[in-house]
Amino acid sequence: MKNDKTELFEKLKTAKKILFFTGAGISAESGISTFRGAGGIWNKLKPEELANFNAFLKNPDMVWEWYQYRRKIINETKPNPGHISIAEFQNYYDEVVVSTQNVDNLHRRAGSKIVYELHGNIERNYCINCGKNYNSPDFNFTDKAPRCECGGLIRPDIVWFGEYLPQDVFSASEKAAEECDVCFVVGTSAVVYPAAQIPMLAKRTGAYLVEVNIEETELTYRADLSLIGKSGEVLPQILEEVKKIKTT
Ligand code: BV8
Ligand code: ZN
Repeated sequence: MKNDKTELFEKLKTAKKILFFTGAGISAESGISTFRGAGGIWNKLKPEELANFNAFLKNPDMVWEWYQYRRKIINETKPNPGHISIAEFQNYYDEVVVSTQNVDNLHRRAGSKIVYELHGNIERNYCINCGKNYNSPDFNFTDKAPRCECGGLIRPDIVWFGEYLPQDVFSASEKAAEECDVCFVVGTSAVVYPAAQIPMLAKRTGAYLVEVNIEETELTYRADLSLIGKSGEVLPQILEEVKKIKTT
């Protein structure tokens, strides 16, 4: 039966390494809108208009302003019980890795120590000409695309469509997928590649694959277990069971 947790708790009893592969859905309960779900930002704006390098070159101020808008929302949010439960898993397992498509930094703020950001981080920026980083908290986030002292445009350190993911982060995520005993896929529509390959690799190399989502996705048919529900509610329930398992 696809939603019977018995086998999951059997696996969590003996597991050593856990991988959490997360997407925008895990931050939805923090108030950050998703991309493709109901009310998702892509419904209003087209990704190709905003999340790609040519759009940025064509209209840097418009793209920069969109990221400023998202930064402001993110700065007012905080990790929710879903992020916090994932961080607490670290008290019960040898290795807990988070491989996230999110750029909102909420996993780190929740206390997760091993976080691979496959699509970058909205709080980081760099010059497209000389590569200088502009990550300091006192970097002056103006509403117009700022310029580097070398004259180059400064862009968000985010992986846009058609751009390669950071190789070190992607390879580390692949290694975590190959080594994990249980892989949780949380709050992602699993349509964006190559990131969506990570949970597939975990499954192919023997992990028990658990999906946590408010609806079925492209991945559901491959999961060993599909838990339909909000990650901010489902993950704390699983953590409570883990605490019982680990203390008996
Ligand atoms: C690449 C950064 C190699 C921007 C993002 C044609 C040309 C070029 C490339 C392609 C092409 N066709 C396909 C591709 C590949 C492309 C791709 O996969 N496109 C898809 C859309 C078909 N990928 C790329 O371009 C990647 N690079 O391939 O490089 C290359 C190089 C040169 C030339 C060719 C190839 C780069 C991909 C990264 C793009 N950047 N974002 C920004 O964030 O501003 S992608 C964007 O989607 C976000 O990063 C996001 O992380 C990612 C995935 O979305 P999700 O996280 O899954 O979010 P979504 O809204 O979709 O789903 C939310 C889910 O949560 C839903 O299932 C919902 O039900 C659930 N949910 C909601 N609430 C809750 C919940 N679940 C639980 N609890 C809740 N409370
Ligand atoms: Zn520069």
